[in-house]
Amino acid sequence: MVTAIHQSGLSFVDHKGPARQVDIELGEPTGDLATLEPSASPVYVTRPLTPPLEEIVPLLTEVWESRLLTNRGPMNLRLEQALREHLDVRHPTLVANGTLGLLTALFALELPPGSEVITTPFSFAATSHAILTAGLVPVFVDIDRSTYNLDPAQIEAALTERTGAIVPVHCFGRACDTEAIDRIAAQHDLPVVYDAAHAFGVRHRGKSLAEFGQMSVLSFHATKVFNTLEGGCVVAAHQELKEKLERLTNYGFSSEAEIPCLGLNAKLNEVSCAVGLAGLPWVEAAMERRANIAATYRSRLASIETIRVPPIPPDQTQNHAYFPIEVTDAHPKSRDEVMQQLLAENIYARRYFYPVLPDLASVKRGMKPLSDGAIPHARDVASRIICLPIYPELDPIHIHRIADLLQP
Ligand code: T4K
Repeated sequence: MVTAIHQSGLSFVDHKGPARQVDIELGEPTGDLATLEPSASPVYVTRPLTPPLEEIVPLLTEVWESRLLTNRGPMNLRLEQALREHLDVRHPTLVANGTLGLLTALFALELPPGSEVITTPFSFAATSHAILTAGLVPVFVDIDRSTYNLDPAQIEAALTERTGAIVPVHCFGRACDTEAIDRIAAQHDLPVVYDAAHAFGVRHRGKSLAEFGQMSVLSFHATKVFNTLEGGCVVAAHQELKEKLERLTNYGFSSEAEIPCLGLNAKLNEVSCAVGLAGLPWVEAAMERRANIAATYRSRLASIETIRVPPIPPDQTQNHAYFPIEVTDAHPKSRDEVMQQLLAENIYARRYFYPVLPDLASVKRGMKPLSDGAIPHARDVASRIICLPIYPELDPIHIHRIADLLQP
């Protein structure tokens, strides 16, 4: 748990152990690599950013004293304003989680039921589930092999008269080819809803990555770079759309007795907003730590030719929410054998994202069927991908140990 930010760096405390200072440049491993035993406690793919309890309590006290617990109360408005400034976005609306954020955004489009939505096969289930829950039909097209994001040429080839929207994902916080996607969308008068669940704090082409498209949806789940326990945010392109989103998160009410279009209950409660307000000042330093961890992984893995580390995309900043690697055919172990090898050492890396979405039974029954041999890049990446542990207080010794285990 993060306990304090000092000028020299972050200080972390083990839940069991005493506080210890970790230099922001990345501290020394805490043990001797040569004699290292498998970790006694599990090393997870991520751990939540948990600000000091004493910074949350005053905010919770305010919530308790006001007895305003939800329905866009004062904490909600404060967090929204804080995010406007922190993320440099104009029209954010807080939501109960990223999945409901996507659903609310799709409701806002008011597409005819059964409209096709062009989207990526390489993402978390929530992306497709939101499309299906909105009564729309996911149309999967392949990804770009190096960015893991929708390939714009494939989007163009999949357009039909039933296409109602495009839902790309900035996978692992890596920006989509927004220029090409925006051009296609404008040519065909189609809305774009970016799933920016992984993209907190990322800047792209001189602005926040959450400012692209008609709407961008962020997740503030516990596993994300910034969290409100559960939560999320829909960033709208203009104020009128934001006001519509606010209504849609509140059942669709436009006044006490009027609901012009179908809404949800997707409001973020005041306790979550208080946690978010306490966490926000810690995010920059936490992202810096993540950057140092990513750099250490990169330098340790650079010499392992059988493991591919995807290149850092140009034209954007990084939040290092995830550290993906690919196990190539030249590696002596398969991807799943590598996963087992890590697991045997108590390292819980994850196969984000496997299987590809069209292979999920939940998605298969409502999607536009795929032709044979479609989405080869997505399938190839999904069969090789491993996301390695990355979170601010990850002990560098685990990075070195993982790199050693990945040696052929
Ligand atoms: N779009 C995309 C592209 C997404 O990736 C997601 C969510 C969404 C939309 C939807 O956003 P939300 O509706 O979730 O706001 C996790 C997250 O639950 C999910 O938010 C995330 N993407 C997805 C990629 O990962 P799991 O099932 O892998 O999480 P879980 O519980 O196994 O957690 C991973 C590790 O994190 C654990 O092994 C330990 C650690 N952990 C987790 C939690 C919840 C903690 O240390 N503390 C915790 O409280 O899905």
